[in-house]
Amino acid sequence: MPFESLSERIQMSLRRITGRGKLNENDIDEMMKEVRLSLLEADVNYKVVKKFTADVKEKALGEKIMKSLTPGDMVVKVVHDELKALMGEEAVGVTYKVSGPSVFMLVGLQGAGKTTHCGKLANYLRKKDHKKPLLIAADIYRPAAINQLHTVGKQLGIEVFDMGTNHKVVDIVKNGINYAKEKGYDLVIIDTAGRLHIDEALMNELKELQDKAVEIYEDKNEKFGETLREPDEVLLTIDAMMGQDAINVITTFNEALKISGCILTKLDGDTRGGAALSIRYLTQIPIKFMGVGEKLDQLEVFHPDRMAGRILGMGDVVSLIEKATESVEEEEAMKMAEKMQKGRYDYDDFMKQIKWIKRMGSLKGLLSLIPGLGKQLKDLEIDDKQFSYIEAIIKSMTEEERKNPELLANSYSRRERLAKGAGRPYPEVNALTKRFENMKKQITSLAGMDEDKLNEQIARGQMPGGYSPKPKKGKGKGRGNFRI
Ligand SMILES: Nc1nc2c(ncn2[C@@H]2O[C@H](COP(=O)(O)OP(=O)(O)OP(=O)(O)O)[C@@H](O)[C@H]2O)c(=O)[nH]1
Ligand SMILES: [Mg+2]
Repeated sequence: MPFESLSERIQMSLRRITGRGKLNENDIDEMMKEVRLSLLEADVNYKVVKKFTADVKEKALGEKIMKSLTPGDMVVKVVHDELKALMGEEAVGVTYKVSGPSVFMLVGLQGAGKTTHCGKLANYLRKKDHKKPLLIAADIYRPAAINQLHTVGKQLGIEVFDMGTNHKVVDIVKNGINYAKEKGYDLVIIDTAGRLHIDEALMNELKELQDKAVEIYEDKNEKFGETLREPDEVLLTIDAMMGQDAINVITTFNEALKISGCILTKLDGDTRGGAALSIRYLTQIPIKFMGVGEKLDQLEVFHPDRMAGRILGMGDVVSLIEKATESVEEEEAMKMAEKMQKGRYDYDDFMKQIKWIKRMGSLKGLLSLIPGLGKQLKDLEIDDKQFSYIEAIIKSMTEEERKNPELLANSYSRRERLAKGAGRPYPEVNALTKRFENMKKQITSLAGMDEDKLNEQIARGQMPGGYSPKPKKGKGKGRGNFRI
């Protein structure tokens, strides 16, 4: 999980002040000493750490905070805001040309994730900005690279333009852009070659590409003319696991190419966060996107505020909601809610919900976005495989059984048949049908209850359906559950 180790340590340092009603300079110093160590351990550049700790301390010691009723929580907010500021305050989007195909070029060291992210980005912008993207295979040094891009394109249903390996890269790109114009594509994403180390030959080639890859437009004779123009976005893919070494790579690429932004890749494997926290402040280059997995939909916009929230264990509710609405059609969700309220929840609905959850990504990944849950999840084994077992069982039901769950609840022989059909043990099928009946009861009683009654029950610690959550001790002092 991104930032896991940093997050854990920083939260531990903040716990000593969270919820406290009185703080003095010494408390702040002690806490900041630990925060400083956690950042250094996370491989955040020391200059960044220095600036960060100085800024937090100055703000935290401000009169308004020290004299407030909840100085502890206010200091946590200061830490949050400064983390956000380090990472650039606001998310930075991409720029498109007003007319004609926009040209994006992905550059970076070998294996940083260029090819994968050409696909991820095209897919994301097609969905988000309704773009019609074309991918151009401009890595001519590895024949396998072209095939790799084709595989990515095929998976996403996005066309890939290539001219094999025997043409100059600039010519491939020119022809590709022409092709895009002819076919009405409005976004071109160029996959370029990587090198193990930054070398001059690579830089020169990319520079030439940047100078010439280029806006090509129709002239009066309906033929294509060309003018020199820089690509609209030159995005550097950078492996998050490089930590602060990423800074040198970014600086060198930027000197040669003028990068418009970074895509921080493999953040899913980076528990420390050194690169994410150092890049913006030291290079002034915004991190525009982040890669959070090998799958082609595992790309997210880099939101500094949400990142800061994740680091401090405040979860990332906004991302969670976005994810949910992205993958579930709103209308579908409304229909489902209505059905549930009427107590007509059946196995078909259940199956649909499982599909939604699966579309949103892994359940564990999803739950980690919920505030305060991040840490607890570490030891919790959630087996996404369970879903396939449930699916197998539901698939073995007859249509009549899916629509009338009570048929199963009331018949041993039907459940036994299901177990055989799905290849799952009988107790598992039995438990599933029991749980389903309980769930249905809960949903129905929830739906039938007016809001006041519901609130009253919740306030008394009695959830409908016999479920009673443990009452919270104290107020707002829950671990890692900061209030802002
Ligand atoms: N876990 C994880 N793996 C990733 C991510 N992005 C890319 N990868 C993997 O990293 C490896 C290299 O990715 P590529 O897209 O081939 O990298 P590249 O920069 O095009 O590599 P070259 O063309 O050889 O320079 C592949 O195995 C990808 O699946 C990510 O965000 N998370
Ligand atoms: Mg590649």
